Amino acid sequence: MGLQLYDYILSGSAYKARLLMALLGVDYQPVAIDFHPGGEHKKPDFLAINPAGTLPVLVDGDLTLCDSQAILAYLAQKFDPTDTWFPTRDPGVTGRILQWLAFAGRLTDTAGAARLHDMLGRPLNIEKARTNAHMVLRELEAHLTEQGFRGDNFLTGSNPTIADIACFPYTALSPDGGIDHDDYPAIRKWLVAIRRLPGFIEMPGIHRLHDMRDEADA
Ligand SMILES: N[C@@H](CCC(=O)N[C@@H](CS)C(=O)NCC(=O)O)C(=O)O
Repeated sequence: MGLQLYDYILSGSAYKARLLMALLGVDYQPVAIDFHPGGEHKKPDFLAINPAGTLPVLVDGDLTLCDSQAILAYLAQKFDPTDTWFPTRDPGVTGRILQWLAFAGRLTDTAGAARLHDMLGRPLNIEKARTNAHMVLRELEAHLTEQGFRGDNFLTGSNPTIADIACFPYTALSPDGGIDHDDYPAIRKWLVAIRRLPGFIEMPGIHRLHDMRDEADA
């Protein structure tokens, strides 16, 4: 059997895996989990696969991976013949990518949590979560502004890597949690650069860039 992804359409974390597989042209079989309202990810059958009760989970033969950042690293190493999505030959580059993967966790814990509160009514100190999310987004904005001065579009240089894929969903989806992008022009440009990548796919709340020429011709 090929790759299986335990998935939920509205999960920004699962979308990271779906997006990278689309960009790399990797086939997989989705296993839909009724995250809401069913709470299937907290039931015994799913907890036997991932005791943390979180999505996504990737299964490849005997290997089960339960963290979206780990899944991105695995997919890039296994399926990227160009060795650009997760280059591992330069320790400095690898270290910086891993730093952004950890940063993506902070986005999930702040902007992602605010989104779950606003969309699904999860209990949360929403003002604190939004304040913390803005602190995280300000760090991202400052970094992307510096990169822009150097002429680089992406988090670790002129090519996209798994660092960009990891940080993209909860940044793009943050308005769902009441965290707008008005003060973040560099982030807005970076989000567009990712949406321009060949093979980009959408999820609810994150749309592809439509071809304006087709619309004008219609
Ligand atoms: N560190 C994990 C966190 C993933 C995560 O938080 N996933 C959300 C769905 S987007 C989840 O399953 N949360 C469980 C819950 O809120 O009940 C990862 O990156 O895979």
